This record gives sequence, C-alpha cells and structure tokens, in this order.
Amino acid sequence: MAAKRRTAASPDPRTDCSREGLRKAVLDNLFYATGHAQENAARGDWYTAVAYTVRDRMLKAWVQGIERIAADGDVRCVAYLSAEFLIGPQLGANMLALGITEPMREALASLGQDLDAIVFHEPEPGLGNGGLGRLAACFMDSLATLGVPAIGYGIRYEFGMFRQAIEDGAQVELADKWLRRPFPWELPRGGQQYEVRLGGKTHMETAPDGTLRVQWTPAKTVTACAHDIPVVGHGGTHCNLLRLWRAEAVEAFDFSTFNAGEYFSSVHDKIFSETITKVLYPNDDPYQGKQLRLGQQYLFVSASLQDMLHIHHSLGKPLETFHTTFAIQLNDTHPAVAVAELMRLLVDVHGMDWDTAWSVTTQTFAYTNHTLLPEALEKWPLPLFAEVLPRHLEIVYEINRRFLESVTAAHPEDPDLARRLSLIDETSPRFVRMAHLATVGSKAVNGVAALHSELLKRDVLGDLAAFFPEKFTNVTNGVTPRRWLALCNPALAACISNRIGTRWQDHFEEEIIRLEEFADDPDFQAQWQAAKLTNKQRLTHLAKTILRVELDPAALFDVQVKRIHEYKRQHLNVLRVIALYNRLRRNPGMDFVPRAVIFGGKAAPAYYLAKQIILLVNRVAEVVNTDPAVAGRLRVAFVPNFNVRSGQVIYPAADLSQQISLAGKEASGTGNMKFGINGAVTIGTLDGANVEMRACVGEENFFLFGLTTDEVQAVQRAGYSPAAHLEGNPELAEALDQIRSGVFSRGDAGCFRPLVDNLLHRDEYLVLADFASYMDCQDRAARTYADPAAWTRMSILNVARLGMFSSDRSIREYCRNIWNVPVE
Ligand code: 9GP
Repeated sequence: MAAKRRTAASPDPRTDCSREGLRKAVLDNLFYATGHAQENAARGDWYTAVAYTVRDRMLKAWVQGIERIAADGDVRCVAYLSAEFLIGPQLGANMLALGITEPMREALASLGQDLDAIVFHEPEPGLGNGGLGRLAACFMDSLATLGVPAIGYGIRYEFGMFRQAIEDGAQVELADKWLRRPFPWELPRGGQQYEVRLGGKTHMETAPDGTLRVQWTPAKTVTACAHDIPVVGHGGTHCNLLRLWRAEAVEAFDFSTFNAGEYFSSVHDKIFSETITKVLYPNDDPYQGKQLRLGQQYLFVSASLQDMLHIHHSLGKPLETFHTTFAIQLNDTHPAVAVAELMRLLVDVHGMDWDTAWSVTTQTFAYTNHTLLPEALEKWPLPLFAEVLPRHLEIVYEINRRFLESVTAAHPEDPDLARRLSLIDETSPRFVRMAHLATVGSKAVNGVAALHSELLKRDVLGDLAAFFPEKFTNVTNGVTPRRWLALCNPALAACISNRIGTRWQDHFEEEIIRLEEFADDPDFQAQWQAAKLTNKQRLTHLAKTILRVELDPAALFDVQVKRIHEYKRQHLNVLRVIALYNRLRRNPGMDFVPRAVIFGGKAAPAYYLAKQIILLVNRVAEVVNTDPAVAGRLRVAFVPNFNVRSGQVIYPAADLSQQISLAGKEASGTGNMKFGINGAVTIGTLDGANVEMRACVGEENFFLFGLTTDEVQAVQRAGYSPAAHLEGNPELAEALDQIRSGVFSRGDAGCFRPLVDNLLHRDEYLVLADFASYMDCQDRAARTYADPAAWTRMSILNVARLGMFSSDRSIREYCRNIWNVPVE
C-alpha cells in the first residue's frame, strides 16, 4: 500500500506533543524500539519507549544547535571541559524543559501506566563524584536555557561512581553498571573519532619547509569515539551538546599475532585501550601513581581539542583566530593538560610559531579552582608524567622556562619567587603542579564563592595571584532551579506558581523575590507548610521502604547529605546527636522538639576515617532508634547511595540544612543552595557560599555558629589542643567516652578508636572547638521550629532571597566577565 502523505494540517508524529500524539508515539516506540506489545511490556520497556518519544521531540532543536555551532563562527562557543558531568536522570528533566510532562502523564494513564513510576525506573548515569560534576551539569542546563552555544566535553565512563550499599552499618562499594541497558539519550557519533597518542619518545626532524620540528613517536595510539547527549534548555527552543569520549582500540585485533595463533595477546591492545575510560576515580583518593587517570584526562582533552580545531577549520577561519571560535573553561585541574596539548597541536602539528601559539592558548583558556585543601591540588610525579606524555613534559618545561624568566625579570628582589611559582615542584620527588599550569595558561582564574576566591588569592594560590592580579576573579556557584525546584519539588513549585506565576523557572533571580511579600500571609503559610509536609511524607515513605526506619513527618527534618569527609564534619553532627540522646535518656519527660536526623553520602573507598564516620552514624542510629526512653522523638537514618535521584527526594523534605564544614575548607558547596531554594533553613558556619547565602537571606534567617576563617587560623597558629575543649563541656566528654567505650559498637571498645584518637589528639578540623557553639545554635533552631509561623516565615524568606544562587546568574557572569560571549 502506498504510504499516506501527511497533509499540512496533520502534525508530524515524531514531534506532536498533544496527549493523543504522545500516546501513539509511545506505543509506536514500544513496539519498534523494544519489540514489545503493550500487554507484555515490562517497566523498563515502557521507560525506553517514553524516552525515545521524548528524545524525538528534542532532535530538531538539537540538530539546529549543532548546526549553529558549526556554521556561526561569529559567536564564540563555550567549551566546558570537565572530567565529570553528573547529569542525573534525564527523562523528567527533558519533559519539563519541553513542557510535555502533563500530556505525557495523561497519555500514559490512558495506557494504564504511571509516569512517576516510569521516571523512577530510570538508571542514573553516575559520571561524577559530587559537587564539581553536578555543577557542570547545572551549568550545561543554564547555558542551554540562556541560548548560549556550548559543548560540554567529558568522559563516558563505562562504570560511574560506585554504588554504595550499607552492610551491617558499613559502606560497601558495588560496581555501577549504568550501561547495562542501552542509554537512550546518547547518540554514538561514528564520524567524530580522533586518535590519541600515549607514551613513547620524541626526536627532532626536519620538516619539508626546512624547519626543525619535534616528532613524537608514541608507544600506543587509541581512538576516542564521541557519544553525544542533548542538553535542552527550558522551553525547548535551544539545545546544546554534551560530547563524552569513549576509548577504543585503533585496531580491535592485531591480525599478525592473531594469525600466529597468539589469541590472547591479539586482544591485549583492545583491552588496554578500552580500560582508559572504564571507570571514574572516586575523589579524596590520592591520585599520585595513577597512570590510567592521567591517560583518561589526556584522552578527553586531546580528543576535545582536536574536535574544536576541526570545527574551527570547517568554518574557514585562520588558525590564529581559534580563540574567537571557542572559549574553553577548565573545570578544575583535571583537564589542565589541555594547555600543553593545545600548544602541541598548534606548534608541532600545525607549524605555528611558539609566541603566536602561546598568545592563542592564553586567550582561549580560563580555569576554575574548586578546592581550598592543599592536598587536593593535583600534582603529577615527573617520571609518571614523562612516561605517559613525554612530549607534553617538554612543552611544560618550555612554558615554565619562559614564564620563570619573566618572573625573575619582574622581581629580582625575591630570588625565591621562581621556586614558588614554578610549574614544577622541585621537592623530592618532583611533580608537575597542574594548578600552576592552568593558571599560567589561562586568561582568567576563578574561585566558586566570594570567600573561596579571597582565600585562593591570599593563601592557596597567593604567589600566583600576586603575580597575575588581573587574572583572579570570583564567580559564585549556582544550581539550576529547573531540576532543583520545579522538577524535584512539584508541591512547592505549584505553591509558588500559584502566587507569582511560572516565570521564576527561567528568571529565578528577578521573580522569586516576589514571594517576600507573602512571608506572613497565613493562607500562603498554610500552603507552604502543606507542601513541605507532602515532601516529608515522600521521604518518610522512602526511609520506611529502604531502611525500615520509621520517621515522623511532624518532626524537624534535620539533614546532612554530601560526600563524607572530615572537613565537612559529619562527626560533629553525630556528637550532637549523641548529646541529644543523652539528654533524653537522663530526662525522658523533658520538653523536646522531635527530630529526624538524616545523613547520606559516599566515602572514598580508601578513606578509612570517613568510613568510620558512616559506621558510627549507623551504630548510633541502631541504639537511638530502639531506645524506649527516646520514644521516637529522636530518629537517625543514613540513606544509602546518595545520588542525584535520591537528592531530588531529600532536599525538598528538609527543614534544617546542615552546612557545618570548618570555616575556610569548603570552596562553595551547592547542596546548601539546593536545600535553601527548597525551603530549608541553614545551620552553618561562615564557610564557602554560606557566607553569601546568609547575607542574602538576612542573619535573622540563618543559624550561624562556629569559628570564622581568621579565628581558625589564629587557633591553629597558637597551637590547638583538642582536649582542652573537654574540660568545660561534660556533654562532649561523655559522648566521646561513650563512643570510645563501646556504647555504640555493641560493646567493642576498639571499634571507633582511630576516630576518637584522631579527635582527641589531632582534630585537624576543630570539631571539638566548635561543638559548644554548635549545640547552642541547634537549641536555638529547635526553639524557633516550635513556632510554626516564625519558622515558615524564615523558610519562605530563604527561598525568596536566594535568587542569586541560580546557575543562570553564574553563567551570565562567566559569559560577561570571562568568556566574552553575548547573553541576554
Ligand atoms: O568541594 C567543592 C565544593 O565546595 C564546590 O561546591 C564544588 C563545585 O564548585 O566543588 C567541590 N570540589 C571538588 O569536588 C574537587 O575540587
């Protein structure tokens, strides 16, 4: 039968967004993409069918977005280089962006299916450790929403962040096989493949034009293959690209060895090559000695730069104008080797002279630093670097030679300055300092919160900042209000939209402030409280089903979810829980505001003390949750495998957000913002972005405690003695004593000894010094919570005044102050 031609009036079945159109498309995809009829389709098949249906509706904008990048050389394209993109589940976010959630819900309901159950079924690509990778994903969302052409370049890890299970209270790491089923949001791009070399040696050779050029003879060559994921902006009109690289063998088989009968060695090369993008490294693990990690970083950097040069070339623009086509942001130092790689590509491959190449390079890159912990600044041992990237080491030496010449010429009075600024750490063993390489090779360097940027300039990168004062700047982080309010908190989103309309979703800063005027409105307060209750019930249900812990939705939900790290001080929180428990035990009739204290987060597999903290939380939960004297008024829960999906349930349910890191240690934090825009009030120190959040919401709407950065430094300079803080504080002494003596380890007195000894004798993060102030502040929070109108007012004002923490604002600042890219 001849195919029926579509009339002008009949909608295209692949883009039709009506309820009936979606229904037909889902059934069509169910049959043709999964091979199932409606009657015998499983939940996963429905998910695939819905995902393909949504993806079809994104493709037109996507193709236009790619064409715009490839055809419009006048607008600089942002290239965001990040080893991590923690994009989270895609289906719900994409439907929200296209505005088709409700018609899809109805279409599925007419087929007897529940959209929420299908959304919940989606496996999450865990391509990041936490804040840094999630920030990259929020930025991609904002770039697309603001219509800024951008490509996110990263790594398609076959195994993402490990899955955390809790067995008998302890963390157990399980492999994350997120690609077990095909990932419907990616398109493998056969046409975008680049060869990436590793190892080997270099020598000089005369080029055909008579000039001497360095030749690099690699030990290995692998192919980087592009997998593209669309990033659609709110409203669905603009779509950008996330391009993730997968390593593949240049030749799957070495046929000569295969023919000689050596089957195993013939597949060796394939196995080696594919190993490069096999697994994401958990952070907080020492990187030194991890050759494969440097291989990963180089693979994605080299492929991305080759890809950008290819795009630039196809625009017909001269190579010297590369920086007018791309503004490249280095997300932390993981992609910092890009500075040397761009120099190699321009000088060695394209024959550009060094000075021109350096000028192009330093106008192209900008670098974001994300840490204040000196031990987290990446350094690669020279021998390892030389083995993996011999040519790049030569280039780093040459950059350094020229740079140090300028340092010595500018500051003859400070002969030690060159040693401090050098790209090479000359202590034994010698290292390449990646933060120095990134700074020297970039036109701008930014921290991620005002305090962080100040401390970078003052301490961590102080000498570099003094030498390049014009480069250093700040861009405070933000989070996307689409995923982190509209999507994850439909109850509060509806309550907000009923008052101020829906424009806040893509004009957050301008619009959300309008809620201020309703902060004392009893009707609005009642709706606000009802929304919070709905979210607390949702989390209560989750806790009951996965943890078998009974939470009371009327209790104060007091939450700390983030990576487990000593500087974030989850142990301070546990000590406080133990102190509250002791108060209740001693005085069961006391006036006590019921609390549900919820923890979540992963510890790096090799981080012993962080794993002790997880065990302690779970052991304390075991005792507290079953003690009849407590009578349910204090509950402790550790939610396993904290990730984007569980975050979407946890943040909206929180009343109190715990942001209790030692001042001067947390670069910014972004969980603090996610909690805040979902109506949680913060209890926190003056650290990271807390400082700016407090300034925005008003000090009366923030529970502040703890030492300031300057006080911390003063205490440490004076010689800190943790034990001194036990003397005047019997509650603290008792809690530590109980942990040490086995009250929370089933009588095993040795169990938590490393943690307790650390606190008593070292306490690098001043847990004991901040304990008293933390307890007082917690008491204030409890008293305020006992007055629902006062608390709800605080909650509303927190949301209303946190407009600046939208990642749209951050991206506008990057566009204007760093990338020089037009933005609305
Ligand atoms: O620890 C910081 C965190 O404070 C910040 O919010 C996030 C995004 O800027 O980056 C984290 N840093 C890292 O994950 C590694 O440096």
